[in-house]
Amino acid sequence: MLNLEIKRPSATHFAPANIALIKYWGKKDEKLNLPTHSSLSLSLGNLGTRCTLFWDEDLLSDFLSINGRSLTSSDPMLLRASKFLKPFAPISKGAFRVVTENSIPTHAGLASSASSYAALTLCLNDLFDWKLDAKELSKIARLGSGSASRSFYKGFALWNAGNAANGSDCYATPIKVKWSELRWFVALVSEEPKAISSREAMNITKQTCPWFYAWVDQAKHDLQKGLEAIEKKDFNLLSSCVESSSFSMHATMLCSTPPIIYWSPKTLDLIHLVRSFRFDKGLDCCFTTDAGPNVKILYHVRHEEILKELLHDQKGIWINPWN
Ligand code: 2P0
Repeated sequence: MLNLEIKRPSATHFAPANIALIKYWGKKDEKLNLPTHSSLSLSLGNLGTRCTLFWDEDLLSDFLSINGRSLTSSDPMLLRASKFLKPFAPISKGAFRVVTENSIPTHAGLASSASSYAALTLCLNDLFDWKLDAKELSKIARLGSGSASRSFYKGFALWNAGNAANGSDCYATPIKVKWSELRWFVALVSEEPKAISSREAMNITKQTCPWFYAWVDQAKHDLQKGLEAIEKKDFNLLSSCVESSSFSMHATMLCSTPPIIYWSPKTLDLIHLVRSFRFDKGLDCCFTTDAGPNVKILYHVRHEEILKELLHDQKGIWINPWN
């Protein structure tokens, strides 16, 4: 049992966002946020969420502000955060005050919920002085958002789906390999909030896509290949499984009822462009997309200059995952 006695007035922490190289898309347990299969991510360096958490005795209900904007009491993001925080609320009078700043566009398929719940969990650990290790923190953050389990580490993280029904072996660990030549370019196609949340889309996919379990098998295969590519620092192998994972995940959504289409025409243009850079120009780059239209380009630093030239008119953020 975790102690729920407030030990400090407030706590502040940063957690990096992460992008899945091999995607999580489907839950075997919705309440505990247990995924149907393991996934693999690479962090977004110093882009993520800074969160400050207080226990405020004068508050009647939880408060959440994101980038200086206070959410109304019926906002789904506040309701979700409140549900996550409820088991940790001390019996004493008051409520949680959560102030977050995202250095990435909120809810545009850039994993801001991952860094938000990881940062919030780090704050809880401090506020109550739990002294939990990253593995235990990963399990708590997972309850807020599955991908948050991977946001405690710089570099690669492997979120193990585990077997235990209570989720005791379902957490992320860092991968020791530092492939310091890898970089991200996040092409900002749109910063609009998504039309359908990833949680809802994921559930529709699992319930209605006729090939859902073929996707799970494919994801397991891609993960093995992805881990092998990292171990060997084989960019071509990594590219093929990263793109396979993204294509297969979106294929399951396209075949769901109703179909879910996160890509825009601009997304598809960029996918073609990145693949032509790799296949026609021999550049070490590949793409991945998540629950939104933005395109994340993973590349080897040896081709950074030429990629910056080729993409000079594309709005986006150049990121070193290891910063
Ligand atoms: C991922 N995504 O592996 C996948 C790929 C989006 C596409 O995890 O319901 O916000 O909170 O567990 O983690 C986004 O979903 O979903 C996500 P919940 P989450 O990064």
